[in-house]
Amino acid sequence: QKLAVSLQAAIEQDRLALHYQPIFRLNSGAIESVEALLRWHSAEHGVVSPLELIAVAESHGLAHRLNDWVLSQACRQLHSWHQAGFDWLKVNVNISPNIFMDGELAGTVSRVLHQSGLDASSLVLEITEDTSLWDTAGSLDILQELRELGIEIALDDFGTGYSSFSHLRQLPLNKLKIDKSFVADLATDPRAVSLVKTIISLAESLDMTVTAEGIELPEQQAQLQLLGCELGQGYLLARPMPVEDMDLLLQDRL
Ligand code: G
Ligand code: G
Ligand code: MN
Ligand code: NA
Repeated sequence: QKLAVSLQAAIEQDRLALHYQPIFRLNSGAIESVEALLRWHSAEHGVVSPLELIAVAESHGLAHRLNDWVLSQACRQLHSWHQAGFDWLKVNVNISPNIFMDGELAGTVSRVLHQSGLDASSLVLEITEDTSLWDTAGSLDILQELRELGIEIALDDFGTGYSSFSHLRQLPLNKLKIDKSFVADLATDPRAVSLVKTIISLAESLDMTVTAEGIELPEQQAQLQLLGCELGQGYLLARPMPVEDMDLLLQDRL
């Protein structure tokens, strides 16, 4: 309750923050996108994890305001990076299953893109592979509505939830993010290698781009490159960082 009151104030007073973790092209080392990750350091409650924050928001009617804040902030930041010359950069924003399913998302995204001046093709929404999500007929309509705006959709944490082959085939998804649990075993378990290899060829046959998450070791990166994985993200390559550090990283690569 108390946390919810502080959170509402923090949203209204812009005291939340987004950190950004780069997503790299594994073959060239070029930055493709940045994933926006919510951070809150509350004066009263200390550091509150994004998962807890989202749970509090959802149980206190603040989910929409929080989602609006994240989307607006990420789009404005990316627009400013575009204006600074990094106009090829994209941004990935995480969307919780409840927000995805409630029917207002396309309207919100459209408004936020308009207000921030950001091109739709620069925005990628990450939706987790949550069981309840894909079983309803409504999810296809929602995805189509989002795709018509010109944005991209990534299926996050792939392999941990439940998406059948028919879901993958029917849903208009652009990207698939292989969950870090599979990447973790790559260097030591031959079966993890087979599995990731299969996921990559499945994605290719469905015209989806694959991102590997949670790359922590050089051996994992090497294996993923060998398997032809296009994009990668993880502590080995870069940690989530505040805007100022991301600025420096981008400048460095000019
Ligand atoms: O950044 P970190 O590893 O602490 O994130 C923990 C979890 O919180 C991850 O599953 C991540 O996807 C989620 N998360 C982080 N930021 C956001 C956000 O802005 N919105 C949503 N819905 N989830 C987020
Ligand atoms: O659920 P989602 O994939 O959005 O979660 C992203 C979370 O993963 C972020 O909170 C981020 O801090 C975390 N993360 C990013 N890179 C790594 C990594 O290499 N290892 C681990 N364990 N977590 C990571
Ligand atoms: Mn994510
Ligand atoms: Na993920």
